[in-house]
Amino acid sequence: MNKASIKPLAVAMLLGVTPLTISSAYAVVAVDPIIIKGDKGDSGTKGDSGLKGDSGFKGDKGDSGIGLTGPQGPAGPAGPIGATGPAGPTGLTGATGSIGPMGPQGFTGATGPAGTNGVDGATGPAGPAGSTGPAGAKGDTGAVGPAGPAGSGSSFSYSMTCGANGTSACKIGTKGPGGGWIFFVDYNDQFSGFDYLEAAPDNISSPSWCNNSSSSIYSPGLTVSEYWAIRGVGKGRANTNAMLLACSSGAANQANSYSTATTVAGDWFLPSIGELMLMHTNLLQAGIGGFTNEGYYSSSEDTATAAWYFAFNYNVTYSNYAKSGGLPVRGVRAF
Ligand SMILES: [Ca+2]
Repeated sequence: MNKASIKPLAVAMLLGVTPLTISSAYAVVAVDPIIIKGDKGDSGTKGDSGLKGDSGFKGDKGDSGIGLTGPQGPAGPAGPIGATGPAGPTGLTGATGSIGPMGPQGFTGATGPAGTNGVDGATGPAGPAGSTGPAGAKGDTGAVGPAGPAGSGSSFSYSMTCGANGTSACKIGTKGPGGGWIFFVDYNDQFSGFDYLEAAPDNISSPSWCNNSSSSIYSPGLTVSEYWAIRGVGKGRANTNAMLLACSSGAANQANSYSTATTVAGDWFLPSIGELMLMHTNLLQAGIGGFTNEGYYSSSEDTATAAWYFAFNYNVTYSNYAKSGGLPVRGVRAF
């Protein structure tokens, strides 16, 4: 209750006026009153207790006290990262990985050894005709003459020498008219220049195949067929003639100068390797011929420095006996 609303009420009470409503009191106040002073009245009864007084002054500041422990504060911010710890122990061996990619190609290896020789090539074309050769060998023995008149005697001598006096035909292994042994008969007449080959009855010694032991007689080089041509049967005479043109001494010269009681120098020649093989087969292996147990020169040249020969002691031919060496020679005669 503020003072403005209290004042009119108190005034009315002091005046002994029956308070009306507050609004009517304000209406009484607003009228200019007429005060009539009466006798003093009796003492009034004790009034009600007064209103509560204003608040007092603020007291002095108290002593400092120690408060109770407050509640736990919130969690602080995260601290800085700590130092790196020590390395851990080695882990277990892992599983085998997959196969890696193929590596680069390796370096080229060293050159391998030389291969074996290839097969001989085909025979080449025939060469041009050669120059005219040396004079040929002495011709065959003439035909047997007619039989003479019958003798008056009672008996006649029978010669075992073939071709002599027409008394018998020559066969392999028989004595020939030159004093040696027949070792080839041209039964099929394959050779126009002769029908028989006869080996000389004994050996001839020769210091070399040819005094020129470093040059090829058949130059510049022989084809395969030409090689066989100078090795075959029937080639000894031509080979010897070629050697005589190139050699002033040697096996061909020795054979060419050989003679017997019934033959002269020039009748005999140095056999080809093919003829020497027949001589070995048909005479030595039959146990005849008087050959020595060693090699014999042939007239078949192999290289500039070597010639073919037949090793009678080993029953085989060889191509590489040095021309400068010394081997026996057995002459041959064709007729
Ligand atoms: Ca013939």
